[in-house]
Amino acid sequence: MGISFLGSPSVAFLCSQDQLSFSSLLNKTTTKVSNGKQKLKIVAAFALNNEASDELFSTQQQLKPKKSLNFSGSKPSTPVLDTINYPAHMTNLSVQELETLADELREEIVYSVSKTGGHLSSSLGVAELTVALHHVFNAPEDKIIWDVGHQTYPHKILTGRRSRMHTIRQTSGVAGFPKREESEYDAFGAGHSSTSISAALGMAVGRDLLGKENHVVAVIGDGAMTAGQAYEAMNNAGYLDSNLIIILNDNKQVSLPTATVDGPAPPVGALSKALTKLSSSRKFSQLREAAKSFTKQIGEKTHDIAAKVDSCIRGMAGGSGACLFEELGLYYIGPVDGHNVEDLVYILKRIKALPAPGPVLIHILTEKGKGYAPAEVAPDKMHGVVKFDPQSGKQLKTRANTLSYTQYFAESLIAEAERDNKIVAIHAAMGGGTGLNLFQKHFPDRCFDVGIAEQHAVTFAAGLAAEGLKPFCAIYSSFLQRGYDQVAHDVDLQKLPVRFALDRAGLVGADGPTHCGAFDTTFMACLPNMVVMAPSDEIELMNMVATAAAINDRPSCFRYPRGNGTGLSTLPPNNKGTPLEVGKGRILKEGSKVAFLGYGTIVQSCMKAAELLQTIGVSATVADARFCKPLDGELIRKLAQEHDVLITVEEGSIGGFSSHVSNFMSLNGLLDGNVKWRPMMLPDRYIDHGSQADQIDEAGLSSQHIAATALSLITGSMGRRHFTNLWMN
Ligand SMILES: Cc1ncc(C[n+]2csc(CCOP(=O)(O)OP(=O)(O)O)c2C)c(N)n1
Repeated sequence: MGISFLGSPSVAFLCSQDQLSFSSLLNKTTTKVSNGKQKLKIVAAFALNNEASDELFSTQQQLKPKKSLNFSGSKPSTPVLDTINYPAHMTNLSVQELETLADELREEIVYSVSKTGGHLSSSLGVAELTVALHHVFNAPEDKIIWDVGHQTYPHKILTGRRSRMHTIRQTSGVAGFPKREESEYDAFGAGHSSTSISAALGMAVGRDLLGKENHVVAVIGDGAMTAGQAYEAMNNAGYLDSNLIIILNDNKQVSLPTATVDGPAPPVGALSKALTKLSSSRKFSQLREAAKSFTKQIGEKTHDIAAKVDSCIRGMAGGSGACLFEELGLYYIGPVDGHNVEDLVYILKRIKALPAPGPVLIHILTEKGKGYAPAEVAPDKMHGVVKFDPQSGKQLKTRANTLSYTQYFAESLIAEAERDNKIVAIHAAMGGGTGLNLFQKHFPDRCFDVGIAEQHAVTFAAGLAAEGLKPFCAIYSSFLQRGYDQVAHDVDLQKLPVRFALDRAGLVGADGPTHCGAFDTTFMACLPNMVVMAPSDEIELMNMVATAAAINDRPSCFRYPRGNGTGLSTLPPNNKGTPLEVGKGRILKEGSKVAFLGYGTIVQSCMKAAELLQTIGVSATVADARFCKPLDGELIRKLAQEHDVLITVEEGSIGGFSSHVSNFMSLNGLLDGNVKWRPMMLPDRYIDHGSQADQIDEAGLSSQHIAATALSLITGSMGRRHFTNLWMN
């Protein structure tokens, strides 16, 4: 057999000079090759003489009838999948059965995700790869580490979780990402991208130190490959030279347009161009494969000669992607058709059999959404889906009366940018998720998608600010964790006016703890120069965009949640917000006994808590802090002095807004009097995936919890639980 590169089906390549088949070249990797020079000649000849194989490819492709898959919405028949509970059951399957298994996985995933929602396209794209990996390797002893982890639905189905896939991303259900606690087959937890090679290298080196023999495989997408950490890891892998397999899953979608804003985004960045160049040069890849078979095995001296010939060929073929990986010390194989089970199995088995391959990178080409027409034609829309009709792919979206906070942010930033041409926007591969695709449409030259590179996004924004531009860096709260040193060292320390728009702040629901925006207030408000704000509704968000635009002598940030606006007030004309007085909060409702001081959209729950208290005759003030830094000391003083009870409420971790209030109160003697002060925030633990409402309940931050906390402080004697139950029944 032969290997199909660049999307071509299997065929034996014949090298005219010595009738050496390509697969036999790969086989040669285990045998000792004595005459490197002579073999390289054969390699060159091989590359020049395989034109005829093009025809063979297409003939073979036509011969193979393609089974049409069942996406009717009725439960698909899955005879092969039904025999598999764990990867061990796949060991003896034939290639044909493995191919059928991949198809059945597709049918099963479409059927199941159409009822639950979830990550669809990426999982469909790796059906063959997942089948091949679990057939060849022996998980969980062999470690398979999935980058980001949104593509692991086939893996979950094949590793004992099939019967619970209908619970995916729901409260107490299967997680949407790999999770070590959930299964021993999930070798490493993920959610944030570009960690797989580092983790895999750690496991490979750990294995070596412990004298174990297992294999370690990292699967990383071309999007995840745009982050710096992936290169740090590859650089180190090349140096440490441990046996490690990296599979680069190249589906040409680097950034993430989601369903929020329409329109696919072209891949960004030079790497993506290099990979495209590489994968469009079939001869080059064949040549590379053949060349490697020799260069790895021959002695030092000939290796040098081989390397020279190799880089000369590389220059001719323009395969800069391969060059890059090999410069980092990896053994590059590919591009390989990632939907061809036979070839994947063949290559993986060969590499598995090599005694000491060192770090190997297999570059596979796949199609996101493969096999399911609605996803194939609109992979941007079907990356993450809500429930949908399997036949048409139409998602069953409920029409909301208001827009998402993301969209209000984007609209108001556009309004600011229309008036100020120094405003520019930056995001890290999240044009859809951050709403900046909308901004991009208005100002194509002023919007920058930097790839999944939050660290770079922050320092790039700092550079723009140093030049006098007004950068808005829109990054999800949890993803900014990755760019924190850049926020502190490059932005805050130099007092550069970068504006951070922190989307998905607080609990995010189905994505779970990896995406929960718990920590941003804590890590932003401890920075000396940062202005830290949180809007209580969409109008306030627009005002804070205007405030941030106006703050031009230091950095600022504002956080807003996943979900839709309140619709309670009228939007400002043309969506143009009004700058707020920095460091000033406001009172929304005057009361006497209890004061709630809310930070962010949880102010809405404080308002509801005040209404609940009203029903039993307890009068409550509700204040909207607006700023965590600088704090409104005057407002805090007033609330503490004029009420029996003061409760600060936020949807963030310990160390955030409440901690700043407590610090202020103790330093100013406000805790020395009679007021009873309590902080309400996220508990000091991670909250699992589920509905946002369930998560709020688990965190004890619903309006009932807030009202009950006030009552228990007033009455002194009874527990908060008692009052919470009172209102919940
Ligand atoms: C640090 C970080 N930033 C942003 C994201 C959001 N995100 C999830 S998947 C994705 C695209 C990943 O592309 P790729 O690795 O090629 O996988 P594909 O979706 O194409 O299968 C992005 C930007 C993330 N998960 N982690």
